Amino acid sequence: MNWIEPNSIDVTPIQHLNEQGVLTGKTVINDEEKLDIYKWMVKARRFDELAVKFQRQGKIGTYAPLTGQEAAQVGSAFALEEKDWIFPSYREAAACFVRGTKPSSFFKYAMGHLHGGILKEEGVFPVQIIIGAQALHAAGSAWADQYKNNDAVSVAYIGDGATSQGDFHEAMNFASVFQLPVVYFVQNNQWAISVPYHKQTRSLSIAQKALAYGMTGVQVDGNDAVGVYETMKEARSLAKDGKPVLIEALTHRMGPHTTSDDPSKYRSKEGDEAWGKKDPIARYRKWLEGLQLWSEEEEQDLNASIEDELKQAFNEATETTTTSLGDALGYVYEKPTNRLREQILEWKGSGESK
Ligand SMILES: Cc1ncc(C[n+]2csc(CCOP(=O)(O)OP(=O)(O)O)c2C)c(N)n1
Repeated sequence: MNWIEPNSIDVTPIQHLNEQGVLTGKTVINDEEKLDIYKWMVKARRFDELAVKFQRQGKIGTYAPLTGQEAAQVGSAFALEEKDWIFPSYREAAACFVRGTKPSSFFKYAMGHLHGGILKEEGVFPVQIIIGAQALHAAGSAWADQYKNNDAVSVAYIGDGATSQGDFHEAMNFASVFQLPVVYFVQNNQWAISVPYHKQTRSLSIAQKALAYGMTGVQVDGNDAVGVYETMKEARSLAKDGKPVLIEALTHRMGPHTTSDDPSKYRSKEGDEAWGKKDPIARYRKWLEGLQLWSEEEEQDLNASIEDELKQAFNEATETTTTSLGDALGYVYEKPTNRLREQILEWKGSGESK
């Protein structure tokens, strides 16, 4: 019998920059881009630290930290073209920044301002909270681009937990049947809140799930910005020609799921320490220093300018006037439906608008 044995597929992660900061694979990234990638990663981490601090001080609402996932997000977003679309979840501030979203927008989002959610103008769709839903949105956007003969690619950022949702499987199937220009970029950070990877799936990898859908799949070391960049570049080019791709980036969220949970309740100290040695920023910095492209002095200047920029961004968010229910209702459709128009009129009549 020609049984297909479970997990008989050998999936080995791609890695270009190892944990010691040594380049073991090839790269097309030039020196200027090497520095840009590093600066985006550092900015994302500083933003993260500040956002957590602000949440603890009651200045912003719940926040989902990304520390540990900078290489996966920056490396992948950096490989895209301006015309491409990204469909992020709540943890993708770094990818959004690379695409042009301002840190002030993310602060506004965490403060509950409607303006924080309107990110579409940079090719970034509004942050998705419903797990896995953005996989379908990306399929729809890719289908539209295919129909219009646009050269753009849509990229859905999803987590390992999202691969347990029906939306993910429906999207993969649809994307493959219609050969859509879409990339599914899964950041396997090992946890869906407190549920570990092995309770999400019996598959040894998420990458191998591509096979069942007739799609191309690949696994990459998600803490290696160079490997992620090269993988996304290739995936983009395949997707553009109607070959959708599933990428699994192996990474680790170093902090809590959000500012309202405590990972020490479900994660071991030893595991966290082992992942700490794979820090995406530390290894990248070592590589740049080895190439004589970076120094301690430049590091300090960078941190000072980021601090200024983020403080200004926070002030801008604080000074933004709050949004009303009417603004929210008016934003649902370009032309409101009759029911929505009734609700807007009702809201105006309630006197709440004054
Ligand atoms: C459809 C749906 N079900 C449940 C939730 C509650 N929820 C919020 S985050 C989360 C875990 C998501 O894990 P993962 O997809 O791995 O992404 P990560 O948070 O690790 O980035 C869950 C179940 C939700 N937001 N949406």
